[in-house]
Amino acid sequence: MPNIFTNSRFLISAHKVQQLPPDNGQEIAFAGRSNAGKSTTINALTNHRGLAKVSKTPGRTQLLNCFEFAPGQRLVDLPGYGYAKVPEKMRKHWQQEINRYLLGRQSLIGIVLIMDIRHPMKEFDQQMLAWAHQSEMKVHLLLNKADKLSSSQVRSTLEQVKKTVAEVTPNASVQTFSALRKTGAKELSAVLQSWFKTV
Ligand SMILES: Nc1nc2c(ncn2[C@@H]2O[C@H](COP(=O)(O)OP(=O)(O)OP(=O)(O)O)[C@@H](O)[C@H]2O)c(=O)[nH]1
Ligand SMILES: [Mg+2]
Repeated sequence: MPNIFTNSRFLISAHKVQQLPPDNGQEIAFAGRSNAGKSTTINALTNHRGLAKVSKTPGRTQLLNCFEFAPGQRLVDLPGYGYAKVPEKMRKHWQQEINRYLLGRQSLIGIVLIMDIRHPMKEFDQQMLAWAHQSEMKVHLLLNKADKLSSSQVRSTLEQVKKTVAEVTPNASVQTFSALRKTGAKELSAVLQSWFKTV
């Protein structure tokens, strides 16, 4: 299957939801705790090293970064959730904007929820899953940084997370991933392409 995301181009860094492109077409958002690897995942998916800004310092993405890979079809890199060292005022602003985005964005068709495989299913992740279930939003979980664990640890974490997810959000899909090595990139790409098709 050709990768439709390789033609992505940067559209805008929005400080507020209102600054995003007009709310039509289709959009998939990349959400997750700070430092989970959202920006690196977008770069891996689009095959574009410097498209989304990556940093060793958590809290790097402080804007809603929007990319377009086909007319009216977009990817949105959300700011990381829950990074303690970001000043309180800024954290509040971002939580508010993320909530506003998730609740109000009509073009949003699905969420890629990214977790560090070494620290899966933290409170934010559980809240996001519960919300996705409630609002019937498509959600695909990435257990990222799989390169940091042995293959048996990767397998057992996957099984564990799948079990928990089946109880909370039966429609969610889960895969292991390494944005660094691009392991699992084809699977991710196929899931997202099927979403864009079905809407
Ligand atoms: N080993 C390993 N490191 C990764 C992987 N994905 C991301 N990283 C590293 O994790 C750090 C954070 O990556 P980002 O992509 O900036 O994470 P983010 O979720 O966008 O972070 P915020 O924008 O701060 O919310 C960087 O140092 C990345 O190089 C992975 O699959 N394996
Ligand atoms: Mg980021």
